[in-house]
Amino acid sequence: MKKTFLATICLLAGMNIHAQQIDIQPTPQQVKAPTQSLDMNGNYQFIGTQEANPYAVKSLTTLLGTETSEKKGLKIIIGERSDKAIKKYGKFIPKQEEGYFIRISPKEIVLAGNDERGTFYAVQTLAQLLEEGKLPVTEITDYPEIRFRGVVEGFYGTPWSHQARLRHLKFYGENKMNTYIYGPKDDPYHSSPNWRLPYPEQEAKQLKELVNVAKENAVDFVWAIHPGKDIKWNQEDRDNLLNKFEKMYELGVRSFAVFFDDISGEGTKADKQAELLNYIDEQFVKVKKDVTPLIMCPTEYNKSWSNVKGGYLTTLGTKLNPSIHIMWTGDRVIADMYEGDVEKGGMKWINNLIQRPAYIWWNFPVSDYVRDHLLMGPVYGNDLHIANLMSGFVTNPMEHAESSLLAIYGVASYAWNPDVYDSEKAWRDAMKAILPGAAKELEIFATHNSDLGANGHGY
Ligand code: 14T
Repeated sequence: MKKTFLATICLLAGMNIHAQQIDIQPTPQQVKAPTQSLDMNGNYQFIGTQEANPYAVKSLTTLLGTETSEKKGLKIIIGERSDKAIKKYGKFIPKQEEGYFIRISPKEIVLAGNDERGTFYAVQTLAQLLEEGKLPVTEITDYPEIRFRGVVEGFYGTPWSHQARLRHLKFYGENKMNTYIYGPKDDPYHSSPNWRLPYPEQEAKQLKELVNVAKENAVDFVWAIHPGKDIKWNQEDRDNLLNKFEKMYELGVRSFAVFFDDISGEGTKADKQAELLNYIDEQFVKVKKDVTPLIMCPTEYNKSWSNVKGGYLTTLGTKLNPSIHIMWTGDRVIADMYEGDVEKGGMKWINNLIQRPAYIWWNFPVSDYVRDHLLMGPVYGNDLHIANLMSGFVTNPMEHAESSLLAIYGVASYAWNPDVYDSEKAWRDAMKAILPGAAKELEIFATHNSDLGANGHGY
């Protein structure tokens, strides 16, 4: 008798007693175990769409279609903490940047971001929860453990195609990565000889499109410059650099980086580099108001190449404005991150020298030093409990954009919630996400393309 009663209620409410498995990538911080699932019958009323992050709303309507009628159907409430529609859920929303709260119940669906990115990420999670027209009845409280997560296109070799980059930006949004750093070594307008010159029309047009698509996917498009091979430490070159940044700003770029890796001579001087970066920070970043903090890659970007007595890193640490991020590849060019200590190495060693948490440039799965190999194996090796010791974690991929997606998926998973990161699971899930129709075949291929072979970096 009781059972029939419950079943009737569930039927009326469009619920299903069979619970769904919740499997979200990256793994959320907190998920209430679902007891039942909700049939999405296609009748919705949206609340809050006027105020909510428009990209999150767009993503939601792409997923569910537009609302069916004004005052009928399941209520879907969307927005940021301060929005009128969301105010009463404030106490459930995590305080962390990019955090969000989701409630799915027969009464309503709440998609509440702590900020605009949070709302976008709530929708990405909803998209993963929706399976065959059903949603689990649950609550999710979620936020990233590492503030900046993403990719640095920073390898030697053929830069990615425009199409590949568009595909990637969408993938980053879906996997809650918020950063794409544009710095392909073989783009002559990123590095010497042409870093001082504006992009030709066609390239400029494509970069502008990338910036827009990045925005739609909640990704910061960071444009990097690599001027150190021939920079002169004078006012003329300062102006050249600022003029180039100004041109990139006109294309829509709001995030910038300056790389001083792999150079020799005059360009390598720490005090000159710091002076230039602070100048850009004060004359450009702080003046613009809508430009995010600068990122710099030092010349001594790994421990084995640093000469502590020479004072390069110490100079950067003391002179660079505190808001400027400093990149770091670890104890070696190709290395994995660990806590370490102030004397011997690891994260604590570098953070002590640069007086801020390092922004990690992880040189995997980049293959420019083992060009006849593909690196499609699982992402592993980085300590799972050092999120608080870094300001960002970006992966340098292979020049093969599509094959790099496997590792990027793993990095997205690691950087969001490292404490529960499961390398093998992320690897297998990545295959299903990337090639749903041929995940098994991809696994065989990837298994046979995961060994670096002998290499100069001993990785
Ligand atoms: F800046 C960096 F953090 C960095 O890693 N720079 C380069 C990078 O562009 C490249 O993809 C990566 C992997 O090969 O390593 C750095 O480039 C090197 C590293 C070397 F050990 C270039 C020459 C080397 F001898």
